[in-house]
Amino acid sequence: MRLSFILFITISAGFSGTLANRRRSLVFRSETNTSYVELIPKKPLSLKAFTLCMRVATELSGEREFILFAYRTQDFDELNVWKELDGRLSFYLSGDGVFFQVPGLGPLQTHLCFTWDSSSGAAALFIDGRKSLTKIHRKGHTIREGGSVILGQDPDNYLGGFDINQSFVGEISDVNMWDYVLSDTAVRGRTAKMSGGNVLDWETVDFRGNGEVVQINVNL
Ligand SMILES: *[C@@H]1O[C@H](CO)[C@@H](O)[C@H](O)[C@H]1NC(C)=O
Ligand SMILES: *[C@@H]1O[C@H](CO)[C@@H](O)[C@H](O)[C@H]1NC(C)=O
Ligand SMILES: [Ca+2]
Repeated sequence: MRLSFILFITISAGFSGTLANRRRSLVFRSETNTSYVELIPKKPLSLKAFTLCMRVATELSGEREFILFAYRTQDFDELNVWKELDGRLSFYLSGDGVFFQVPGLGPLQTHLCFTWDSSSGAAALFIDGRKSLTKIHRKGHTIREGGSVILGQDPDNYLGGFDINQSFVGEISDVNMWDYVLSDTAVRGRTAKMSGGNVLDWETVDFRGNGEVVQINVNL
C-alpha cells in the first residue's frame, strides 16, 4: 500500500512589511501526481467571458506538457490551460482547445493573461503585456458553475485522476480571474500587480493545499 505524503507548508518567518507589500507565491518543487492547490473562487464560474492572469516560472522544458490552470466540474474540463508538448500555450473549454504559438515559458517569471468572450468567440493571450493574435473559439459557449479550480495537476476526474507527466513544477503566483474581458490597456497595467480579480483575487483567495506545495511570501 502506498501512503501519500500530505504537506502544505507556509513559510512566512523572516519577512517584514505590511501584508499589502507581500505577494503570496506557490512553489511546486518536484513532479508528483499528488500535489495541488485548490483555489476557492468568490463567485460561481458561470462565465460567458473571462480574463485569467497568472505569473509563472518553470524549468520544465523540451517535450513536456504541463497544466497551468484547471477548472473542472464532475463531468467536464470546463477551462483548462496548458503548455503543450510542442511548446504552444492553449486553453480548452469542455472540448476543443485554442492554441497560441508564442515564445515559451522559462525560469524567469512570465506574466500571462488569457481572454475569451463568448459573444464573438474572440480568444487572445498576453505575455508580459504583449498581445497575441486573436483567434475565434467556442462562440456562444458558456462555462458552467459547480466545479473546482486547481493549480498543479490535470484532473481527469473530479479532484483526481492525476498524471505525473502533466504536473506543474515551478513557481506560480498572481492568479486573478475576471468574469469579463479587461481592456488591452488594463491587461498591460496588470503585469506589475498581484490582485484585483472579481472571480479569483490572489490577495484574498483561500487555498486548500494538498501534497507537497510550499507557500512563500515575497516582499515586493
Ligand atoms: C498517481 O499515479 C498512479 C500511477 O499511475 C495512479 O495509480 C494513482 O491513482 C494516481 N494518483 C492520483 C491521485 O491521481
Ligand atoms: C511518465 O513519463 C515517464 C518517462 O517518459 C514514463 O516512463 C512513465 O510511464 C510516465 N508515467 C505515466 C503515469 O504516464
Ligand atoms: Ca490528464
